[in-house]
Order: sequence, then structure tokens, then C-alpha cells
Amino acid sequence: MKEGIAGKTIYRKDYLAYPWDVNHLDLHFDIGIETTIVRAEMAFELKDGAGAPQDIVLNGSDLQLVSIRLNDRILTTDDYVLEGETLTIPGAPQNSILKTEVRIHPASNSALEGLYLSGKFLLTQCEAQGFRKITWFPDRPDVMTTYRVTLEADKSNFPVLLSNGNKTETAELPSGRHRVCWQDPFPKPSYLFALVAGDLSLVEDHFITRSGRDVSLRIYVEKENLDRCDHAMESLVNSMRWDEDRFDLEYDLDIYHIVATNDFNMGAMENKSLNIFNSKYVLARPDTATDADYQGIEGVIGHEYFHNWTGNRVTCQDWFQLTLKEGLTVFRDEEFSADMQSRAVKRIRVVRDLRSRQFPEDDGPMAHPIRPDHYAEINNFYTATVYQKGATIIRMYHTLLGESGFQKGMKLYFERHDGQAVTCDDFLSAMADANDVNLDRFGRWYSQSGTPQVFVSDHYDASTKRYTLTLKQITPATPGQQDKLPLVLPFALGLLTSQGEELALQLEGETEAVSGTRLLIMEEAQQAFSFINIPQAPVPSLFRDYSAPVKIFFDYLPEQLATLIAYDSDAYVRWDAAQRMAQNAILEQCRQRAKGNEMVLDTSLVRAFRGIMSDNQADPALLAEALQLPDEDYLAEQMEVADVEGIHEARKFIKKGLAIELEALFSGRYATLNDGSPYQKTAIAMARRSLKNICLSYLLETGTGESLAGAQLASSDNMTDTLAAMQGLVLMDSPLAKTALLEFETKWQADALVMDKWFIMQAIKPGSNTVTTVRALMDHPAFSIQNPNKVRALIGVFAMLNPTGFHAADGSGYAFHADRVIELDALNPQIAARMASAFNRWKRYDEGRKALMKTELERIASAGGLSGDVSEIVSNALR
Ligand code: 7ML
Ligand code: ZN
Repeated sequence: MKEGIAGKTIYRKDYLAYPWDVNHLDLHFDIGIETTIVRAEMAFELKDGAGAPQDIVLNGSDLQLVSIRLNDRILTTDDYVLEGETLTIPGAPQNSILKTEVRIHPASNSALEGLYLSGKFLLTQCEAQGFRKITWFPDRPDVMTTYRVTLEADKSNFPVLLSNGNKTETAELPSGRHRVCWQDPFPKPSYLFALVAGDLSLVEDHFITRSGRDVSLRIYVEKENLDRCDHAMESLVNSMRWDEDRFDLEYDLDIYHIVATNDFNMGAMENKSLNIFNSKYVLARPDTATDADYQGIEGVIGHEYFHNWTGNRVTCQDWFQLTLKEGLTVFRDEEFSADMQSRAVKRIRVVRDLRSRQFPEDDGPMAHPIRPDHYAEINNFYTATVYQKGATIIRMYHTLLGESGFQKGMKLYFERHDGQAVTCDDFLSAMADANDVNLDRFGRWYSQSGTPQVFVSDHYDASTKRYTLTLKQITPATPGQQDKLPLVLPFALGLLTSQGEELALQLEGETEAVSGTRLLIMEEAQQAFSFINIPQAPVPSLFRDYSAPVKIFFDYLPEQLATLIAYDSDAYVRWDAAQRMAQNAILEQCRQRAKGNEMVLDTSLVRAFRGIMSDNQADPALLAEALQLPDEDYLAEQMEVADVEGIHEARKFIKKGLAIELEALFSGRYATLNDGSPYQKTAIAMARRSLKNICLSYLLETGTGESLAGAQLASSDNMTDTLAAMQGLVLMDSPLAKTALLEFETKWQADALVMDKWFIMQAIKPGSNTVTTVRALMDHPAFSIQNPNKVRALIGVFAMLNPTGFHAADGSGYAFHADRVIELDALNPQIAARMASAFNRWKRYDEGRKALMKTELERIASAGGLSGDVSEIVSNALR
């Protein structure tokens, strides 16, 4: 049935406004797990006034149609055309009331889109096009209307009945049933509709907005999770306060609901006043969630809350504009986390994530601009490009315009567009007009895909004391985009003496020197910047704070990197210099190994890392970031042909070498940080744990780590320390690992989120044997192929975070994974497509692996009844 839909490409240039206004939507649900009856009443009004009657075109998918009435006349099959996923009612009058009744089947909905079952309760996911699985409707974001929702259900099984907006009515009904009505005063697109029905418990708090509105905050969870909601609630309150303080944006209703579910395709969803969250981003207790989980919860709670203005009040005209709401909201959640925690640490984590996830995407078969020009399946475009690269584009507006200029732009954006469905161009215009600047050339960032490469060279003339930096930008060709134009790059620069002092900068032609970071603008293919009165050849500190999302090429000498690591004022540059030095060392040993040479440890790297380890002043979390070696996939991306084993061995060799050389420092620092103090949630406590655990991971490369890890595991009072110790033992194949895994399993077998960690620890273990473990774990009672978190933990982690396992030379990892993609596609195409993308970089490997991966891609492509989701990914990969 899906075949007709698969392969159909939709183009941005074909956008046409919907000819009708929908003035109101009245929805009635008769809730049942097997069958739910949905009645809809829609008030259509032709936009162009007195024009001739027009067709009404509606979307629907997997709906069992019971009846349609137009202006109270029952329509027969002769009165409408039902073709695939569209229903056309020809020649409807200017004012048309359409009433439909359909039946849907939540319990058998394994795609987790539309109305579905999670445990014992029902819930919805509508973004992007899930509303059409609930009822016939113009399911597109530019059709906004007000909703009134009536829910009727058995009261004992479904005591809680929620939808968007305010509760307007409750009633008891005969035979143990009840009714609840909800009304949302804000017109919204269908993708923001939500309903929840079930037996859920709630944690309640409230927030008084700046203007005095008392907002009731309610987090709904299954009863056993009531003691894990404090952090989410605190994060919500912090989000609401932060959006008032930083963006002058207040909440606009009296109620804010969050519902947590274990069965969710993504992280969370911003449905108006009824957010639905993957339980992973709500539930936390010190003994069940790591510091990274706590930070993830804060970020995602913030993200969904911030959507209320950037996404809900102002939404997207069409799905090509997805980055309008997502890039902007990710920027906002990044800033929120930066303000709540450490700005520098947050920035480094964001850059690491961009490089390891978005760069490969931008260099692969699915490369697309942050505002794509076409798609076959929109669900495949909820990508790191649209989200994370999109956020870097928003950050560049901020860098170019400053905080106050950016806020002026935001203010104008809301003044102009509150209540509308708009485009990325509208956002750019608001920023430009509010600041009276021309941003036309900046707009190229929306249409060009690929990561720009910036080649930097320098020249110092001792006789004239002039220093010249020459920058050349090249964006490589990407599928469908051969020729690229130069982009606007904010270029934040500092110059250091070799002793690490910051030089005052005076561009040729300027009258005075200014100290500190200098923001320059690069907008041509090639540009030179000349500085005068430079007393000695300086060390350039390039793209401070990572001022543009580019790959920066500069041939640093080892001593220049050492200067930056030790002295630069910018935390990102210090971190990046350490990463570069480590990367150079690892890749060099990888090359030596390939030549059959002995690997050796670079002394300048040891010296630099000794410096980092001896810094007792810096934020421990920053040191932890600097000590974390670049991951294997990132290193593989830096090679012409990825050498899977070589990278793994070289990275391990360098890590072990550093551990041996600096053992005293690692164990000394470990001992200081491991002071037996009870768990705390504070930023400083988290920072100390991160440094302690990275020290432990180095010590596990030497003889001393194992007993430390064993002791840490035995005495740990929190999941961060428990997991760090256990993961370390599992990775080193310690005899302690087996019992540790067994005890962990016994203790947490009934806990879905904690068991995810147990699966991850095993799936991530390097080596070609891991596929056997993973296959066996699929039969574990806690595993379910129907549950996206489980699939991501076991199958996703194996394919995407375990290079030596997935890329086992015999192809066993590939064959296993292709089987899973095919198996999953029949259940949940969205998740299957995400999994299929593990093969996207197949062309970057050696001939043997290439051939094996290609065979698996072809096997998936020829599997019968493939979804549009998976076929788009696989056919692009094979193209
Ligand atoms: C990004 C989301 C989706 C998909 C959440 C689903 C969302 C769409 C939804 C950053 C932080 C948290 C979640 C997500 C994310 C992929 C990623 N509208 O709010 O964007
Ligand atoms: Zn979002």
C-alpha cells in the first residue's frame, strides 16, 4: 500500500497556499484501545471570498472511514474521491461544514505516529504528519485553527483525559464512562495537537509569570516514577524564568502539562500546553540517571518549553522551513544550558556534537541545506543539519548583531508574525530590518549544503612588523549542488605571543590597536587581513568560540598548539588545540602502523597533556573535555580511506601511553576528586565527577585502574560513578565486569531506562565478537524491537558507536544490521530509516568493506514492501 507513496519527491518551489481557511475544528473521541472512534467537525471558508465552489482536499492515512457529511448532507462514494492518502470533495461552497467519522486502531499502531498505545495508556504524536492518522484534515502547518476536543472513555482505565488548552467541562456518563472537554484558545497547526488517555499520576508545581499569571505545572508519569520528576520540574521552572529574563517571553496559558512515555520515536514534542516526552528526558534520580542525563533533561525540557514562542506562536509555513523553529529553538536551549551551567563547557560539547554528527551528514549521500529544497519523506529531515547546523546559523546572526541587535530582531519577528505560519526568509528579514542591515548574502547559509572548508595561511614580515592572515573558503560539492558561492563567516580572532600574551590588534589603516578578541567578517572566496605593529611572529587563535560552522585548516606547529592549549583566553580554542594535537598524534601512529612500523608516543602531546593535568585552577569539566580524545568515527572522517582497526589501535596506543606517562597525575587527581563526599546535583559536583571519571578511564589503561573501578562501583551512590566504573571494567574485559553486569541486571531488570544503559554498555564494546553478544541480547526479556529506546540502545549503539564491531571485516556486523533494518521497517519506518543511515558512509571504507556494505544496502532496497522512509535513505546511499 505504501509503494505508491514511496519515491514521490516534494519540492519547496511547488508550495501553494491552502485555498481554505479552517475557522474551527471540533473533535470528539470515543476512546478505546483496540478501536477509537473519531468524529470531526470542520468549518471551511474559501479564502478568496465569492469565488466559484472549490475542491476541499484532505489528508488521511490508515483511517477507516465511517461517514462524511457536507453541510449536513451525507456524502456517498459518488460525492467524493478517495485516492491513496487524499480525500477530495469536489465543488464545495464558500462556507462548508464538514463532518467526518472514522475508526482508528491504537493498539496495533507500531509506528508510534498518530494515536498509539504505550504500556496501558494512549497518546499521540503528530509532528510532522501524524494528525492524518487520526482524522481527515488539511494536515499541513500553514492551516491553523482553534480546537475543541471532547474525550470520552471508561473511567477506571482512563481516569486521566488530556488535550491542549484549558479544561472546559467534565461529566460522568452511564456505564462507568466519563467525558472531559478541552479548548485551546490559540489557533494552531494540526501537528501541535495532542491527547493522552490513561491512568497516570501527577507531580504538580506552579509558576507565577512576570505579569502575574499563575501557571499550574503538571508532570504526568506512571505511578512508580513519581519520585523521579523533581529535576524535570525544576528545569521547567528555570526555563520559564529564563525565557522571561533573557528573551522577554512569557507563558500564555494557565496550564502546562508534560507527559512521559517509554515509547517514543524522538526526544520530545512541544504540543501546545501538552508536551509529550520520551521518559528518558523526564525521569531522573541520582541512582538511576547520570549527570549527562540530568543535563539532557534540562536541555530538552527547555527546548520544548521554548518552542511555545519559537514554533507554536510563530510556526512554519511548510516543512521545508523546519529549521525556522528547530534551529532557533536549539539555539535557545543551548543558550539556556550555557546560562544555567558552564558556558564554555556547553560550547565545547555543542561543537563536538556538530563535528561528529553533522559534518558526516553534510559530507554524505543525505547532505541537504538547513532549508532543504526537496524530500521524499519529511521524517528523514529531522536531522543534525536542520537542528544543530541550523542553530549555528542562528548563532551567527547573534554573533554578527550582538545580543541587543539579536533581541531587537526577535522582537520584530514576534511583532510581525505572532499567530502566523512563516518562512526562514521572514526571520532573516526581521533580523535585517530591526538592525537596518542587509543580510542577503548571509541568506546563502539557508540554501547551500556542505561544510565550508577554510584554509588559513599566515605571513609575518619582521622588518615591517606586519602580520597577514589569508583565508580561503571552499564548500565542497554535495549531491545535487555542484557549484557553491562564498558564505558570510564571522571570524573571531586573537593573536598570542609565543609566551601566550594576547596582542593588541590594529588592522592596516586603523588608527589604534584594540586588545582582546577581534570580530572580522569573511565574505569573499579569498580574503586577507593585515595587522601592523606586531612585535613578533604570533600564534593565531582562530574562530574563537567557534564563530562559524566550518572546517578550519591551518598548519599549526606543535609548539603553537602547546601555546594555545596553555594560554589562550578562549576555552573552545584551547580545547580545539588539544584535540588537534591528539588527532595529529593518533593519525600519525595509524599511518605508521599501516606501514608496519612500531607506534611511538609523541612527546609534545605528553607535555601538553601534562600541562592540562597540572592545571589546578581551571574548571574540572573543561579539563575533562580537553582530556577526552577525539572519537574513532571523527578520526575516521579525517582519513582518505577510513582504517577501522588502525584508528582503534592507534587511539588505544596513545591513550595507554598517556596513561602510563602521566599515571601519577591521573591517580593523584583521581584520589583528590574521589573524596567520598555524598552525591550532589550542583554544577561543580558534576564537573568534579566528569574529571574524576576521565582520570579513571586513563588509569584503566594501566594496572591501577581495575581495583579503583571495583572500589568505585562498590561505594558509588550515583549512576554517573556506577556507570563510569562498570563501563571501564566491561571495556577492559575485567573478570569483575561479569558479576557487575549480572548484579546490575538483577537490580534494575524492571527499570526500562536503566536497562537501556545495561544494553549500551555491552553493545559499545569494541571488537568483532560483539555482534554475537548483541544478537543474543535481543532475546533478553528487557529487550523489545518495538521499543525505540531499546532499539537505539542495543542496535543503534552497535551500528553507530562501535566501529570495530559494526565494521567487522567479515561483514557480520553489516548483515546483522541490515536484517534489523528490514525487520524494523515493517514495524516502525521512522526508526528503521534512522538505523538504515548507519550505512550512509559506506563509500569511505576499504574495497572489501565497501562491497559488503553495498550488498547489504541492495538487499534492503530489494526487500518487499519497503517504506518510503527507508527507501529514501537507502536509494540515496546507493546513488
Ligand atoms: C532536538 C525533536 C524531534 C526530532 C524534538 C521531534 C522537537 C520534533 C520536535 C533537540 C532537543 C530535544 C529534542 C530534539 C528533537 C529530533 C530532535 N518538534 O521538539 O524538535
Ligand atoms: Zn524542537
